[in-house]
Amino acid sequence: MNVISRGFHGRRRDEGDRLPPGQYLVEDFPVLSAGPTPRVPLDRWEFAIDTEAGVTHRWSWPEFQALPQETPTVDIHCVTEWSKLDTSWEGVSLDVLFEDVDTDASYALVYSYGGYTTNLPLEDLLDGKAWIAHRFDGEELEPRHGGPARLIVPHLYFWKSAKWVRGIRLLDDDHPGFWETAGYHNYGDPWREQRYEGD
Ligand SMILES: Nc1nc2c(c(=O)[nH]1)N[C@H]1C(S)=C(S)[C@@H](COP(=O)(O)O)O[C@H]1N2
Ligand SMILES: [Mo]
Repeated sequence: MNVISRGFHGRRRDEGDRLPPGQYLVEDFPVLSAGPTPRVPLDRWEFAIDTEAGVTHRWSWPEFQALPQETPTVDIHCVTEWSKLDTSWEGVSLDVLFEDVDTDASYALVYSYGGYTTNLPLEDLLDGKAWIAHRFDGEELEPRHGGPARLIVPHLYFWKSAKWVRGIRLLDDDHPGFWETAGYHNYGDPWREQRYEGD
């Protein structure tokens, strides 16, 4: 019996189970940015949650760093068909950031330094499904990958994971973001291959 070959097939089966339809695996980390990389000095950086009632919760960089940190390892799936398995991040769970936020809103519009926006149901940010990450692979998050900090929502196509994130506006009604108004799917579930409007 060939143990090496058994192990190899086992690993391949496992990876196959983790690859959504129409995706291929990459080892490198492609950069996809719709515009130039904004540079945000840390002493001017802030993250905000704006509620539908007009209340704003803000964190400066030191305040954000002082929050409990998590180190999620997740698979990410870009709509341009690459997937990367076991990416490791460090950041703050949205559950922590929403602890003192009083809201009845159903939708979130995420906005970034540089003007990018993306929308999703608020529930897709909660219950351990999303983080504001500031480290990748044990290093400070590079500006081209969204540093100082980016959203990570790994269960949706990676365009929902806003780089250079600046805040989240809570809304009673859905408000499509940058790619969502440009013909991409409003929700973007990679397992249901929701790439474009109508998929
Ligand atoms: N602010 C901002 N966030 C963004 C984007 C962008 O252009 N601007 N591109 C999105 C897309 S389409 C993808 S696939 C990922 C790419 O992240 P990466 O460049 O770190 O691979 O960021 C997403 N977040
Ligand atoms: Mo993407």
